[in-house]
Amino acid sequence: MMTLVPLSPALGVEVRGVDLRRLSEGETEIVLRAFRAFHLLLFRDQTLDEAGQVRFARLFGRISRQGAIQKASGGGATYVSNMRGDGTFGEGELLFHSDQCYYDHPMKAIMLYGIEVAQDGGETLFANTTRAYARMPEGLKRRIDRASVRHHFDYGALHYGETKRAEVEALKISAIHRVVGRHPETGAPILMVNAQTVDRILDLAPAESAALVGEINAHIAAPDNVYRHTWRPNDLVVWDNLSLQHARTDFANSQRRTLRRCAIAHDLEPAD
Ligand SMILES: O=C(O)CCC(=O)C(=O)O
Repeated sequence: MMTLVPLSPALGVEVRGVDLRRLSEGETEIVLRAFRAFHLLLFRDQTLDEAGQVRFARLFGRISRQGAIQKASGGGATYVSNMRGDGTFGEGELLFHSDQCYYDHPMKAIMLYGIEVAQDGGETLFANTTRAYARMPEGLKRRIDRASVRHHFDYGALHYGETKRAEVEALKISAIHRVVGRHPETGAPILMVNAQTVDRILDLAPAESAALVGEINAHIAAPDNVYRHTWRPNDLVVWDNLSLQHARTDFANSQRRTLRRCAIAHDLEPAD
C-alpha cells in the first residue's frame, strides 16, 4: 500500500509502497497531488533505466530543451557525474539556487536518480522559498515586494564536464524577474533570488544589492527551512524547481558520484 512519510517540517515526503515502473492511474494521481502539496518526493529502492525514468518524468510535464545541457539531452536524461565524459556539474559544492533563473521561464521540476553516490558529503540540500518568504519580518517583505532582480548565466565557480564546457561558456543569457515571484500553478509567493546567479537587484548599488541578497539567502538557507538528502543508490528525488532551491555539500572528487537527471520544462518554455 502507498504511504506518504514526511521528510522535514519545511518540505518533502517519502512515497513508500510503489514501483515507478508500473504506476496505476490512481497512484499517479496521488503522486502528482503530493508533489504539489510537498514540493519534493523521495522514492527509495527503485530500479529504473533511462527510458523508465524519462517515462516517469513525463508525467510531470515535457522534458526541457532550454539551454545547452537540456538540448544535448534530446528530450531524454543527462548525468550529474564526476565519472562520465558527458557528465555535468559533477564536482564540488553548489550554493542554493533554482536552475535557469537566467531564463524567463525556468524549468518547473528536476528529477535525480542515484546511480553511484558519495560515501562522505555530496548531499543535496533543499530549501522552501515560499516558507522562507512567509517567515520574513514585515519590514524585509516591504523592501523586496516590488523589487526586481537580474540573473545572468554565470556558474563560473562551478565545474562542467570538459565536453560541455565550451558550449556552456559560449552562452550569454540573462533575465529579469520580480524578487518575489508567483508560482505559475499555485500563485504562491516564491523567492527568485539565489546565491549563485544573481547579477543585481535593480535600482540598488552593487554593495546594497549584495547585502540584500545575503539577507534573503539567510532566510532561505535557515537550517529549519531545509531538508538534507543523503543519497543511496536507487533513490529517486523529484522537486519543484520554483518553490524550492537546492544546494550540494562538498565531497572529495576521488569518490564516484553519478546521478541521472531529467529536467521538466516550465509550461511556457518555448518549443524549439
Ligand atoms: O548533484 C546534486 O546534488 C545537485 C545537482 C544539481 O544542482 C542539478 O541537478 O540541478
